[in-house]
Amino acid sequence: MSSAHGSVERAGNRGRGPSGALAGLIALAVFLGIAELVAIATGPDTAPSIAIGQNAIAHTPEWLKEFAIRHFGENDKHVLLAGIYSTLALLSALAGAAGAATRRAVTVGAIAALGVAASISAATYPTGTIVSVGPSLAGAVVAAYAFCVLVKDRPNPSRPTLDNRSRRQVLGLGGAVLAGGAAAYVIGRVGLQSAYNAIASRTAVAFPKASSPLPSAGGKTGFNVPGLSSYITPNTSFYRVDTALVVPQINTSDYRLSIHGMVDNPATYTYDDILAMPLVERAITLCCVSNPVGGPYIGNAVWLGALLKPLLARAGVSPDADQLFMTSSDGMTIGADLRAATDGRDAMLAVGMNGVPLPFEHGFPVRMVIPGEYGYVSACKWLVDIDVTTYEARQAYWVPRGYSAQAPVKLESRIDTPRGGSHVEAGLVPVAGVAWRQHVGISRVQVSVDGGDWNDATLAAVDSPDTWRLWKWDWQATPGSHRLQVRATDAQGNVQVATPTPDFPNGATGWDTIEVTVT
Ligand SMILES: Nc1nc2c(c(=O)[nH]1)N[C@H]1C(S)=C(S)[C@@H](COP(=O)(O)O)O[C@H]1N2
Ligand SMILES: [Mo]
Repeated sequence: MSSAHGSVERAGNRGRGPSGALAGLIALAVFLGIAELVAIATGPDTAPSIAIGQNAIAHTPEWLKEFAIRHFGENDKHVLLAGIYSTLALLSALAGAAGAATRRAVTVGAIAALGVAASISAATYPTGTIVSVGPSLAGAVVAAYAFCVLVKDRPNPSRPTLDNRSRRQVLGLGGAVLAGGAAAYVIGRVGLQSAYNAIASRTAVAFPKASSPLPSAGGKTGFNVPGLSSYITPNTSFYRVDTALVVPQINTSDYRLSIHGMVDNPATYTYDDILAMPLVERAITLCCVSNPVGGPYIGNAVWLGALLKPLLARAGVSPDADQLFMTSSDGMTIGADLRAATDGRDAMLAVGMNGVPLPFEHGFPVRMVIPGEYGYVSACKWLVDIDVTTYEARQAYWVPRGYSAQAPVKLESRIDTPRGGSHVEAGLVPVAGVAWRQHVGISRVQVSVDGGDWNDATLAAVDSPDTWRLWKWDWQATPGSHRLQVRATDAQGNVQVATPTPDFPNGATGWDTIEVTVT
């Protein structure tokens, strides 16, 4: 250990492996750190971890998403990034060990391959340009240099090493290089966060008074039952589903919305243009097509926005068009049914959510909301472009991945309380939850115990048929294990489909069913 002779080589094959692996890991840290630093100049989604992650999201086969990370909720994104970092770490250690055991050109080649792969990912991302290759290429060059500083080639593996650095020297050098890489990473992260945020812009937003305020529900919209959803979902607990690893940050002053395609009068609107339009305030329930029966990917918010119909009327839409093909600032595409968007429902360019400007995760500064349509065919966040077109001409992101091009929300209901698998005391137990078929409305909710008769639940009031409806039924619970089921009837008299079908390709059906133990 304290020998003055070179350690990486001197220890023979056994010693070179782990040291080479360590040098490989340090080179990875340098790669990521330098790249992050350069990304301050080129933008957050040019950083290699993000570029690789976005590429992975775009190319993950559907069955894999089905299994693990279907729609990339917030936690799924962390899981994805953790997976990418650990894969990179493993490959770097292997490449480092291989290079130290043979020739370091092997490792340099691997670093170059990583740099090229990350560069291609960054440049081919929808928002990518040629400068997007900068971070990964710079990172790769410095990482390769760092590896060569740490690991010396041996002219002849069977001879004693020519390198006379001590293990302590090598470790000290490695530590210094590692610290440099880590510092670059931290400075890069902080720099990216301060250079690319629209926090001040969002804080400065002042909404005019809505010309059409929220209609009154004319009654109580909820029940005082612990565990039951609130009628309005707070922004902080509103579900989030999108493919963005970096939440777009758009200043309102830079914001432009372009409406074009099969229209007589293409137009571009600024954020102030939209705020100057008559604004309506409406409670609308948003639901993800990936929400399984009984699932959490649904919420109800009060949206403030400009109605879409007058805007499209001003644009003069061709009678041959049938799709609104929307694009977000990060290149996501969402195709909405033009007929649904213009049949008189409150389809809107939303700017406010529950009394505040849209949170960044929910689409600041402008998103689409169309009552009655699943999010992936309506609710484009960070909306910057609307191409009035046909389904035949253009396919939005999820369509070639097997999801239906058109997807109205299906009639569904959920038991919020009691929780499945829980224990409750015998006697009066409130069973309560939510039911929805946006833009049609709910007329009846029924609960069945152990496959017996359907009991009518009490329904809360709603602002409009565009929201979910809270319900409650008082159950005289007797000791034992019981199965509770719920089904809803919509305002057209349709009863919720009993047959369980998966969420793919256009929304799940079936009755939410739970087991509870009464003691
Ligand atoms: N730009 C963009 N908009 C998007 C998505 C996306 O991935 N990118 N996902 C859609 C999907 S699948 C749903 S369910 C809703 C979710 O909106 P929320 O995250 O505000 O709840 O946003 C929609 N709008
Ligand atoms: Mo969704």
